[in-house]
Amino acid sequence: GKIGPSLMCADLGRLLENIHLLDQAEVDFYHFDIMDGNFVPNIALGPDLLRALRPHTDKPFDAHLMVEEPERFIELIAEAGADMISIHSESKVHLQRALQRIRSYGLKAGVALNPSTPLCMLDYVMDCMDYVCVMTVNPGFAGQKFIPSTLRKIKDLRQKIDRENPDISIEVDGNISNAIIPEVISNGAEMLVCGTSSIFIPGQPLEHSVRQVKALIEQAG
Ligand code: S6P
Ligand code: MG
Repeated sequence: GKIGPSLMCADLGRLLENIHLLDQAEVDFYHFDIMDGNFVPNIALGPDLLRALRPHTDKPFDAHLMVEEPERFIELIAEAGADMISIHSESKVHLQRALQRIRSYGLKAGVALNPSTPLCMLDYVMDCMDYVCVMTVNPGFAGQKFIPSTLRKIKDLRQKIDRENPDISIEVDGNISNAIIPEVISNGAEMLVCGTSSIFIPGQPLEHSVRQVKALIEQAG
């Protein structure tokens, strides 16, 4: 299991300090929520932030595009320093073409799926992506409630991947709390996006939060 703090949940006034602490605690990657106010009812983070942070850490940057027309932004985000970009199958996108585009910059390409989106959306792109971001809340906001039916979805996706392309990783995003981490891992999740539910808890030191998540990952095997 890999830990990816969701930076929209960090203390944005102390972002660089947060990143230094998380680097020291040995997280695995950073998750950037990019929202355009259209695809989701919120606005968040953008390429300038990736570019500004890029010199300050060696960890991979995972850009989660919650935008209506993702193909318009792939180049910008790639050049800003992303290592992985996920796009939503529900957006206005030619999915196969967009995934190829992401890979053409040498980046990992991911498909993000809203909670109600069926796995068959992935049927004909299993050979042109590197990860699936399974949304376990409806995208737009931090601090929401985990949607229980997504547990079965993670399990079904694990089987599909094992059958069709074992190189694909499963990322889970949305209310990934200490209580749910063992379950999502046993159902096949590999990359955990960690926000207000596990890492950024008021009054709790970041290194302590990361240690807890790491212990849970180890226990889950
Ligand atoms: C949601 C976004 C997520 C959140 C994450 C926050 O629209 O894609 O990446 O940042 O869900 O974590 P939590 O624990 O507050 O749900
Ligand atoms: Mg996200």
